[in-house]
Amino acid sequence: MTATPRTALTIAGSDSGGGAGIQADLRTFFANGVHGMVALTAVTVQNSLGVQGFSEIPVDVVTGQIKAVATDMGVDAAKTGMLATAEIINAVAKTLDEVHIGRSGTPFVVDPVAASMTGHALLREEALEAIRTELFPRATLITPNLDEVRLLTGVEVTGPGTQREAAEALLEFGSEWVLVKGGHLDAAQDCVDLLSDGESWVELSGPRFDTRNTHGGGDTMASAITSSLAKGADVPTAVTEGKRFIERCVAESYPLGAGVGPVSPFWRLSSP
Ligand code: PXL
Repeated sequence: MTATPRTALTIAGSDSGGGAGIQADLRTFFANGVHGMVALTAVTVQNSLGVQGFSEIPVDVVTGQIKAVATDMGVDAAKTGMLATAEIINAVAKTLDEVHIGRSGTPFVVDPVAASMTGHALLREEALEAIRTELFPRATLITPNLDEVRLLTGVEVTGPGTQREAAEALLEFGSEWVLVKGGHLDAAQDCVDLLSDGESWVELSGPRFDTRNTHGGGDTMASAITSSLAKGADVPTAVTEGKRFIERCVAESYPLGAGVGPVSPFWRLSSP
């Protein structure tokens, strides 16, 4: 018998292709030495070429999963990914309060997943407002990419000035920290993410890799950050560790299918 590990919970959707969603989250939690748990919100039908459709899980089954693991196994940190509908978001928010996740209780990361990389909606349109009003005020950290920033704030990020403007607009919704990821900025040489709590401003710079196989990258980064938070790191440390982790996952991503291949959270196992 060994010691009980720290635990992390993902509240997210399934990717039948195995590269994003709960599959990415679980691989990332376990790769970082954290026991991963799941509250499944939706089942997507997809492969490397894109998402063909999805079906959401009944709301009481979503909240039941959260309560089941939180009341027995304990949750050291949690994250959300694909939440599909406003009804699920509202119910999840209420349940998180009941089990003291978020709002300065258990660390809580909100990755505001709105669409797949191939542009398929993973969130019904009316649900964006629920993410802003129900989830962001409960979040320790939110991790939007630039497409999600545009949808949530209307700010078009084109460089450092607008990246800061976007962070300020997002913090207005009430999260403790925001990470505006710059990975989708074409022009930049390096990949620069901006982290802020409104007082400190941290620019995290890292290499940009020449690959199209980045499926699941956002989920994996948010899960790596959540893993570090579960192990007790503060937010700037967790984000720094998450960024280093996702860089290795992208560097060792692999082609699979005719479209976009996945990043590789298990690079530690496959590396010599
Ligand atoms: O990467 C965002 C994402 C999250 N969750 C699920 C997904 C995707 C992208 O395709 O399928 C289930």
